Amino acid sequence: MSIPPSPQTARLTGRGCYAADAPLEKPLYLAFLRSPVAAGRISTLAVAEGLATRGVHAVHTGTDVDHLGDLSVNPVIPISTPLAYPLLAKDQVEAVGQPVAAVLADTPHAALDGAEAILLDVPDDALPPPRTVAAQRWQAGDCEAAFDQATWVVDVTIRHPRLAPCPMEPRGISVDYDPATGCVTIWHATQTPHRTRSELARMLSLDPSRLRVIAQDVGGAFGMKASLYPEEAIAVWAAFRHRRSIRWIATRSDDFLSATQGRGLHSHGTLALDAAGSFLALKADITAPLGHWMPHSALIPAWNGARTLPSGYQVGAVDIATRAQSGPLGPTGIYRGAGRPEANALMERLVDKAARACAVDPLELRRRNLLSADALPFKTATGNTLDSGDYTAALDRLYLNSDYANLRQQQTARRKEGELVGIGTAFYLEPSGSGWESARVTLHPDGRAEIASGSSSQGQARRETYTRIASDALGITPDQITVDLADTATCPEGIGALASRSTAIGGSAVHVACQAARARRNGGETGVITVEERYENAGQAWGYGACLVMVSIDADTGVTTIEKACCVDDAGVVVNASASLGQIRGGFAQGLGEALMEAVHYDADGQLLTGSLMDYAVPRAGDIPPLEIASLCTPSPMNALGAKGVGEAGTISAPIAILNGVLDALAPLGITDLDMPLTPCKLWHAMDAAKTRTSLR
Ligand code: SMO
Repeated sequence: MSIPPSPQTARLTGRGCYAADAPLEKPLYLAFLRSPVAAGRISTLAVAEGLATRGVHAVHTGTDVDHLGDLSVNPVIPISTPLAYPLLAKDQVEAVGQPVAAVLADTPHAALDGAEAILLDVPDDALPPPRTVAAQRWQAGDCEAAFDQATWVVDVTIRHPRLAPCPMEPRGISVDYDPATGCVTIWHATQTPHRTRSELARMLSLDPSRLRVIAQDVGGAFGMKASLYPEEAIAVWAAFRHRRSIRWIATRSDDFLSATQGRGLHSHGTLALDAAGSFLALKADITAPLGHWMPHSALIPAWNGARTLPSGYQVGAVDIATRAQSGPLGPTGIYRGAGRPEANALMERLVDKAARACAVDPLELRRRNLLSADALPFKTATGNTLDSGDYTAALDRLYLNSDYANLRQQQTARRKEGELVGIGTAFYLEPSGSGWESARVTLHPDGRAEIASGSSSQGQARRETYTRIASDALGITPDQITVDLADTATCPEGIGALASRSTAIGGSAVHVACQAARARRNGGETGVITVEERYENAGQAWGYGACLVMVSIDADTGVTTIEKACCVDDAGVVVNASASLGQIRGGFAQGLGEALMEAVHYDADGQLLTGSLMDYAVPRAGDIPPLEIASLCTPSPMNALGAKGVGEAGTISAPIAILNGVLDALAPLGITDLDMPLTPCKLWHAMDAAKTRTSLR
């Protein structure tokens, strides 16, 4: 069975094919009984009443699935004590929301009723202390000597709350079991269909040829759908166990409880400057939270949160330590930016504080310390190669486009009138992924071309972008080109869409394959020409840019208004300008949510307090200010297209620009530090406390 790709209009009008829409013949629906407490030993687990519930076909517990292998973890920083976990809790529960029993029924509601009828008793224990699972440290130069010589030393603590990625489509998987062949077709809401297949084949000890994975239309992911979940592995196991088709579609509350969350890092940094305002040394100490189990990308934030320091700045000496710690809460993983926003928040807050300390304009202090264009490529102390760009040109363009000098004059005038007005700026880097991606082009004698790639799409207009790349490389019109993505049966083995890699690496694979096919045709070859390319980049492409916001704060209500927002972004060679602008705008919107409103809250017992969109605030269209976007173009020498990433730019730059702006607005009140999100309540209390301090003086 094969369904043609949905055009964007179909997705917009409700006619897309998401995981819940996949055609299944009389499936069993899966629901989970989840742990009501964060820690404890299971004293009673009695499934009889669940099994007796009308419509329920089977109930499974931990003993049924404990023979399955573990999900894999990407060890980007060295792992000292791996987290072992079962797919279904057995004996012990380790977080609220952890699946304890799986119920299969004829309807989704019968499955939920069955789960509710199961008797589960877990006398709750004290929560275990955090445990360090992985750690790494980078040192270069003589930090101690630098701090001894420093004219100014500033320090910053950033406490990021955990965030819930909230894609429009929750997690979901539909498994079509074919009794005639014993094979399954899996419709999975995922960023990485080939990883889904290889993980499942390994866990279930099956030949991969028995598993076909399709990620047809995926309604957003933002890192949350980068890796396979226990619930999804159980769905596929159950299809083989019962020789039936299975559907599991998460509710929004299921996702708040048990999908991966992002951010949550706590970091402390200290920056030393000499009398001229040059950065002498940076010390940083980062702790990234893990939940009770680790998805494939669990360690990426701890790694990116440290190794992207000290951003694009020339710093004489560094001492950067990072660690990832488990806790009895929901799992964490990558979320749009995946450690980059956290590192950038620390660095850009340090720079702003340093500018205030040495009474230099914050843009000017950045300009003095950024690496110059001719210093690139540059190998950083944390092992990165910053490939290309003109970092100070981004600041200069931002200065011009925002009419910066005029904005500062307006600020001064309005402050005299008693208004709370701030200007926040931030520089940022956005490394895109490294490694390989695949593409296959089939060129027909009548001029049509079929492209297939191992990459995937969750709403980024990937098919349109790959069509343009193929059209340019083959010299044919877009209507002669079809693009097939994210189907393990029809596409070459690939990685998928994550880490802003799909144009830089996947797009380069398409480009190189098409060039080779065209060369063969130009060489006189007739008949169908097929070229398959496994393209590996030479290294990460580093997008960069700068962001400015002007904010005002209502002294009576604590409400922040973003009056102006500008950004400059260098994404290298841009293939699809409207898609690139859409990424910048979308990233800015998610960054605004992070800065002003979003936070996952647990109580001291590990109970989730933000389990729905009634409790967890995400920005709406009306919250997003107009964004003035300017682009630079420095091609990356690291890939065939010269493209860089752009998908995470807004989430890396906007939150810290907004935090810097709000703290600039509140500086006259003596407020120097605040944690995101900058809710009206938090700002009102901070202003109230500042007034009390002033009146007590
Ligand atoms: S956070 Mo992205 O999907 O690598």
